[in-house]
Amino acid sequence: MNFDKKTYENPIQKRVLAVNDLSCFGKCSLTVAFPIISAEDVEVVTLPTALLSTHTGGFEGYHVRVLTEDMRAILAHWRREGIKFDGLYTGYMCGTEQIDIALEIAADFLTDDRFILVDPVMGDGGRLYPAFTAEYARRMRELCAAADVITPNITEAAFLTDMTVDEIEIADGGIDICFERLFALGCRKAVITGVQTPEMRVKSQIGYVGAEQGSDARVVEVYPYVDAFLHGCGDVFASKLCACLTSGGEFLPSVSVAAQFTENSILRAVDVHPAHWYGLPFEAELYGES
Ligand code: PXL
Repeated sequence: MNFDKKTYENPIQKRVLAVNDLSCFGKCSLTVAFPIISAEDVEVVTLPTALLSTHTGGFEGYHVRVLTEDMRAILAHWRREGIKFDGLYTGYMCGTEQIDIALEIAADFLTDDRFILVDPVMGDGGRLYPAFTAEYARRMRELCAAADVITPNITEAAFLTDMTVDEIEIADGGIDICFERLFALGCRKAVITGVQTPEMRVKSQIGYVGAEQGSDARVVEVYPYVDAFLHGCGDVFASKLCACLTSGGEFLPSVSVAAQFTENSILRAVDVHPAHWYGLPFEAELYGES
């Protein structure tokens, strides 16, 4: 065995670069992506977009440091070292410059066997999060164009397609039009999360709808609506989807697996850890414990 030879190749595992914030307390972003993807025997490398004391949902007075310059310095080092990634998974980014950085990674740092999952984190409940601008939402379309898979929630899907949430959920064929427009951006596969059609509302349900470009096949995963203030559900779903796809899963079945994993974590939050509003207790799900 020759440990002297300095090589960064990993012929055994896939290597994914997770570009997301590091919220020290409150489970979301990197603190969710790292364990969930690692548990699938994938090498995870992190590029933090910001350092926060907590995430921004439900906390006040949090500390935040945006790391755009550090990201550039880290990439410059990796470029000199020739470090490459098989996958790129982007989430919460701070400003349009960080979208440029993600596009640069997509162009320069991926192997031929590349895979890109973009979770276009920017809003919920029909609105952009306070830190995000209309310009950011517009530029996010460019990043989605570079992606193989995107995982917008219904609000983000609306911002990406110039539709309203009602036009997607309520209007006849709205979901199909939304998928067409998402695919017109350039990505090949998409999952819209947090969907509530009128029928689902009546039955108090919420779900995930996934589709691939050029196919009428849909995966629809529907669960009972949980009326609780839970954070990080989208991150748990996108991380598990990234884990499944990176380790060779087919798209539509992987959506089902990721949805069920998230649902199990939500139920655990509600039934076992009712104080867990700040993030999902997904840990016990990692190894299939009941
Ligand atoms: O879960 C999305 C997310 C990620 N990162 C930070 C957030 C949020 C949602 O509020 O605040 C810092």
